[in-house]
Amino acid sequence: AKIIYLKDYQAPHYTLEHTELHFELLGDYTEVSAELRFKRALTAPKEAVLTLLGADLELLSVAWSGQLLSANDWQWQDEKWQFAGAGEGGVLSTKVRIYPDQNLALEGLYRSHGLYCTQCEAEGFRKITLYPDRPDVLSTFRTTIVADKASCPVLLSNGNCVATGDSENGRHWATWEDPHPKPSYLFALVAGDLAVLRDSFTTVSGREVALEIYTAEVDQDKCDHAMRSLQAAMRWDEERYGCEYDLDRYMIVAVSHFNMGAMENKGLNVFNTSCVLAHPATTTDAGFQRVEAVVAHEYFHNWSGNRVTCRDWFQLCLKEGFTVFRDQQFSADQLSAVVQRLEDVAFLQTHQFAEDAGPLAHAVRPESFVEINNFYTLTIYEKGAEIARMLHTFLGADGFRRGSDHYFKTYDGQAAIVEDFLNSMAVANGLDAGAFVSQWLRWYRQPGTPVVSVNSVWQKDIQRLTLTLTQTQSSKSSSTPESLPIPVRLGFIGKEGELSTSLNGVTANEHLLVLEQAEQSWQFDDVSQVPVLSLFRDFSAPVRVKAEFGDADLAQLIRLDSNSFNRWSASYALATREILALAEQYRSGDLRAHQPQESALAAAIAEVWSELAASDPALAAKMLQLPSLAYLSDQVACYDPEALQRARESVLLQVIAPLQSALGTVLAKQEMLKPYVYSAQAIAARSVEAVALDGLARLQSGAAAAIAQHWLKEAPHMSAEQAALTTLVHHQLPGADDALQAFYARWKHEPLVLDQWFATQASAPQAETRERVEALLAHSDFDATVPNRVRAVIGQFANNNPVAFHDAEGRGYGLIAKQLLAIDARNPQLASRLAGAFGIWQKLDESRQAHILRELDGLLSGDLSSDTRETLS
Ligand code: B3K
Ligand code: ZN
Repeated sequence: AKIIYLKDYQAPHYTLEHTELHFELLGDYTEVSAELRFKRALTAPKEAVLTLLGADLELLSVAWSGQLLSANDWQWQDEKWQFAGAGEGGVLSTKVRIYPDQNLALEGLYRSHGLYCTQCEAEGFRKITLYPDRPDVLSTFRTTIVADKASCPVLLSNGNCVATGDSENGRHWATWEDPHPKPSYLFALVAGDLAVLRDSFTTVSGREVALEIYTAEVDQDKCDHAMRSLQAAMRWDEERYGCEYDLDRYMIVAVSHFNMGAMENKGLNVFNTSCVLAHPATTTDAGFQRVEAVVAHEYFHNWSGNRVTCRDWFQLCLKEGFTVFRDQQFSADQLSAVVQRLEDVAFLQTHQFAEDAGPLAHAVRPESFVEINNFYTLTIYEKGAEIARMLHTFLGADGFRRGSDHYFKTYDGQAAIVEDFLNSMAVANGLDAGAFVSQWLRWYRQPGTPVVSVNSVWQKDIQRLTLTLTQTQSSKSSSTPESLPIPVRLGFIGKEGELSTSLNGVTANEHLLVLEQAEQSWQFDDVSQVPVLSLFRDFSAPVRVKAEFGDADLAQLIRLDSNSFNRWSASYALATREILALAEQYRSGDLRAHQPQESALAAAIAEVWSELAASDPALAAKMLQLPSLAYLSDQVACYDPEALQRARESVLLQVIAPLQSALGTVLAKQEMLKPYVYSAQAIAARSVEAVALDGLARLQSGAAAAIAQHWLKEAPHMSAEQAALTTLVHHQLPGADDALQAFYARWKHEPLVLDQWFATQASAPQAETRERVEALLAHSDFDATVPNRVRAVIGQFANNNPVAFHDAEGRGYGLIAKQLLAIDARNPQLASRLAGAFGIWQKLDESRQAHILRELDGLLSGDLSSDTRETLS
């Protein structure tokens, strides 16, 4: 496979001044005519060659400034099309034929269920026409679409619709003009029979923007939430980042066949239905939150990604990391900031940390890749967001805003690199740019999660605490790792609560340190008693912390920390410690493990939980959701899924047991049965009831089953229905099968709800689930060409069901390998992503490793896409 290196980057020899496209959407195929006006770049040599890219195209004709060319005039190898006669510039006219119906990879132009749509990022545009398909070539676009009027009444592309008309044979056309120069990956076309919800937004400078959400007719009643989210995001970006929308129209199209969540094409976002449709009857709280976050994320790309784009795909984090940070900030402002933060952190620690510690580890800005589609990763998105957040913490909110203003202003209309972003942050804040950029760039260059070790010494006589922090980089770093700038927000928790302390003459409850050296010390004065350190508040840096906390210390944080995030993270740490200790006993066959143990976690939670359930129900719910197996597997050197699962269940039971009556009190409120309201408060109330029901299922299964049935019967919304169904199915309570059947009968015509139905079963944490999944794969509603359905069954089984996936005989791996092969033949991006489930292999015992390696060898010895081959290799 061909490896592409960042160090080999070369600026394009030709710039593109304008792009004209003409699409004839015909029944069996599509013809695309392009007119591209090129100009030799000032920096290019005289003998410059015009290089375009094309894949899977039937080339019908090529002309250069009106002269027809023949195959002798160009060279076309692999995807590279080269023409040496372009001189100072001219117009290239091409005509190609493509087959959208046969395109099951869902990249480029494809048609599913009659709807034409495009997905061009990262390199899909070359499957539409010959083009300089690279993000640093920007041009204005004018696009005409011609199609059958009856089957495709709606014809959309980027920008403004400037003309429409009817042509012969029942066909019609529309011409769109996008005045903002953009790279080809932001191009979009949609054609089909769609209904539309319209609204509007008035920008801060008083311009009226038409907002349109296109969906299938039957889904029009599920667009209100996305529309409200869009309006909120547009206002928020003006207020928080000074970013105003720049076209007269903003369109979102919902598509049922889509490889990822959504795509930020200029003025015409294409969305997976799962990220735009929401209705209380069909969508859970998590679904509503996801729609809000993704709508905002794609909207925010209009500045961080579209107005300022990326020079090359190595800079992907420049738009993705920054935009994830922006959408996280937005979501925190919409609902609960603490819940948002602890969900984002748990996600990062569970999935990104594991990625960064395993065979798929890479830098936030990698130095090389084979298939760029494999680099839309947790590291680039989530760790990238954490770097932006650290800059925000380090510079302060105002300083960060000065930096982002400078960045948007300086690089508007350009394709930038990570250094430009860091440089803006430095220059706008009067810092030494050279030093700042080189120091912060290390976060982007060094893979692996840093470890910070903590040592503190309290001197009673002078009331002084000396804190020493040491950073070490993981062995994933290729060359000699350098020290990173690590912001540490911390407080001190005494026996009665938070202490105020002095650092360099500043007295406060909380301090911000920046660890820059391999080892550094700080002295805090006026420390009147020996405190427990509340470190890395709100997770101020994406590091692993090594500190000698006793159980009692963690319990003290759970009880008394003023930082809610750290209360939760202390409970997470204590739970992890107890589960791992117990699992180790199971593994070593220690008989005492069968006796009930003292649990400091259970004691600490018992003390605070009832009060917390009333005052902060969201946090109370989170405290009962002990770390998942996926999280725990990252905390151990050798991963034994059975021992960990057993230990986790046992600790959970110890935590729940003293809470029986508290759970009853929570459930008696019946918040779940109230009409749906989308607010932080209502979501918190429902989440604590769902967790309480799950807890009760472990203590009194009969009572839990009765409540679940009651919810199913009375459910005013999907959040209640889904919570009840999950409890019944995952705990194998009486009536579970009937409930599944009834749910199916009720929802079989709602694809997104049916996805949930499949997912609930595929994630049931029992070994027997494997057979159930085999049956689900044969179900008449299972369709392997729909990515959402594949993820609901195969993805859930591989990524969200460790007990069944890691079957000791290797049968879970066999099931996934077989499915992978079939999916890869149609849709490489989807298959490659699923293949990531095997990334855990090195942590497993020898026997499981052998099972996995046998499957991987089998797959690698056959025909595979370059995407999946790179991941599996
Ligand atoms: N930029 C797209 C992701 C494209 C993935 C291509 N394989 C969605 C987003 O991050 O907003
Ligand atoms: Zn994005």
